[in-house]
Amino acid sequence: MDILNLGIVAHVDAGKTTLTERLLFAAGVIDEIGKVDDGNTQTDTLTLERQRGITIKSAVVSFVIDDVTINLIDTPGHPDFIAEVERVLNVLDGAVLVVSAVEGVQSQTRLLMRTLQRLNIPTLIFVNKIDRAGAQSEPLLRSIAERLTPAIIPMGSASGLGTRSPSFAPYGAADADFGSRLIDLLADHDDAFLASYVDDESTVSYRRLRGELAAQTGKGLVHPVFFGSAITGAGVDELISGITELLPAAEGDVDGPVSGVVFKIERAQGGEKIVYIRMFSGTVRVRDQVQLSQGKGEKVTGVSVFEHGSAVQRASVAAGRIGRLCGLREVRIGEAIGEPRTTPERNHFAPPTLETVVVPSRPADKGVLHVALTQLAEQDPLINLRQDDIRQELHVSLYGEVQKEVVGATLANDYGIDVEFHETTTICVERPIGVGAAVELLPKARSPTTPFLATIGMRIEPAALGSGVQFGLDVKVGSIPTHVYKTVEAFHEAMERTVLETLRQGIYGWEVTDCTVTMTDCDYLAPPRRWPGTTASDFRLLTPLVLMGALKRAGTVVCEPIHRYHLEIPSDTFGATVSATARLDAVPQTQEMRGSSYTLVGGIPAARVHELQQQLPALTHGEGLMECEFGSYQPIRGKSPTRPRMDYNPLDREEYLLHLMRRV
Ligand SMILES: Nc1nc2c(ncn2[C@@H]2O[C@H](COP(=O)(O)OP(=O)(O)OP(=O)(O)O)[C@@H](O)[C@H]2O)c(=O)[nH]1
Ligand SMILES: [Mg+2]
Repeated sequence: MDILNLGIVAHVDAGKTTLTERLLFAAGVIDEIGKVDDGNTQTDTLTLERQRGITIKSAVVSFVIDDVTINLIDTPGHPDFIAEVERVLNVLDGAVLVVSAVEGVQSQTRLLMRTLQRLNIPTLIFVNKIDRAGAQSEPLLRSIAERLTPAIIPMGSASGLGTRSPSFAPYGAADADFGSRLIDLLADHDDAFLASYVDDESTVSYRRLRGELAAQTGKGLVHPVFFGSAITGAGVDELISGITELLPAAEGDVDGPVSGVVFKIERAQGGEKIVYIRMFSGTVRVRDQVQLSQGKGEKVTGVSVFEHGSAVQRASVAAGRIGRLCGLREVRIGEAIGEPRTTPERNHFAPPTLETVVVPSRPADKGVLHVALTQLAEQDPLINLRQDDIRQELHVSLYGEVQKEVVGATLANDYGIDVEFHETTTICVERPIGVGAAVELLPKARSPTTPFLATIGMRIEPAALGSGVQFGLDVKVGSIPTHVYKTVEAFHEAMERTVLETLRQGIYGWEVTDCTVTMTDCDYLAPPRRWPGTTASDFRLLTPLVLMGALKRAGTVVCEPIHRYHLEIPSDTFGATVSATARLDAVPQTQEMRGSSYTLVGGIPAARVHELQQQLPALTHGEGLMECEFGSYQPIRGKSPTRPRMDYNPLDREEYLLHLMRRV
């Protein structure tokens, strides 16, 4: 039986969860359709999701259509939970991007489509809510072509828009217009197809066209568009046919070497860790010892796979499937099980740009709060839990205020811990502005002021924006302590790890990025000359001192995250809106008048986005529309803000040495 792992993605409230419910009903998995507003759907199962009527965590359900098992992953649309979508993208065979027929293409729709295209994920577009007043079809198709991708083909026509019984009639072989649109679209992306068509137009049968459409959709080149309503069910059968006909099934050899990836972790009621894995190759059975990417092996004590709605216990999970594994305690989200896939995992969306300190209302809860947040960080690593050594405070990174409220409510409901948050602040980054170098030389013997038996020289220099940190060795192979590190690669890896760790806090306390670090000098003492000779900790502990010395010489600039806003406002509110954005430190870029509305585009510091969102309804009699997404990091003018250090500062040699001595 074929398997298809299908993601449903969209802007918040486009109807993903409602559509999921409708698909499960159509497939006969449920007899009654639950409603998001009644809090009884299959995929919004968390208490908080039901209370708030929004999806917070991705959820998997399964159904069978025409001999294809479809594992459907319903994802959240709210930008504060984009990390959930991020994790799911690595496991999909295809996606349905839902667009509301009334709200049209929205900011998250654009962001998601761009990402799906970059990852070549085969994607169908479903225009939902055609039953609602104000639903559009032709103008919406134009907007999709302009703002998402021109490579679309409507698969039928919608009628009865804005009524309680709208309908969707699929095009077929008899629709000449559809045939010629298909030919034009397909010929654009495939020269062989174009050539055969030019040779003899009549040889291109309708069947061949549909086959070619499936092939090009499967490569992510073209995007069939369906219309319908998750509430009335219009167009849903046609969407289902489209999913099975046009999206490619999962591939993978069930007898091959084990390879899978973890995309979700949750805790069962009893606290047991449940690990969601997508298998690409091989088979994992109960009691198997599986290899994790950090090199450890762990034993699987239970397996369930998704069948007919939910997960059912089975003896194994094989290539192509999504399974839930019990027994793996150390595994982390994003980690490979068995052989890693060749494509490197990387972040598809911008990381969180806000952070806050979480404080328990009862000081005695400090210990349990740490445990609880550690568990939440296990499910959502981007919250990046940090405890600073100095003030013992717990810091988390966040995408926004809604996520903060959800963290607070989860701690209260699931762990019984009441917390308060310090004010949310922006996470800045530091970039070097020049080239800096420093070196520490191997001492004759260890002493309190020269406790490290190593020579390390480091150079740091600026690199292209968005390039992160690159590390390289420029030292003679003979100067590498091979009695400690078996290979040059092992030394490189260990040094790189320490460099990245050190650069988590630069001169002003922010993460240092967009730079190249080169190790320029290296020396050591081998054991026979000075027992026990240089150790790995000499290199690990001296590196921060040298690297920070180099960074100080290079100098850094603190850059803050700037989001790009796109406002559509009634023209009579132009003055008030522009002054409000100026008060929020926004920098306008373009403004354009269209009919009776203005479109304003510009950049706004991430920290002010929430205020603008809150003020907009009052500024624009509730008619203003705002889209906002991360744009770039830009240098802060004026005084550079500092972030309290998490640990002792290697910029201050004495303080650093004292701290190390105390630790020993
Ligand atoms: N009229 C109409 N309303 C719909 C339709 N689909 C969804 N809705 C409503 O739109 C609202 C949002 O629906 P959801 O299914 O929660 O949307 P979602 O995309 O899952 O939302 P998030 O997961 O929070 O991003 C609910 O009130 C639904 O009842 C539709 O086809 N027609
Ligand atoms: Mg939802």
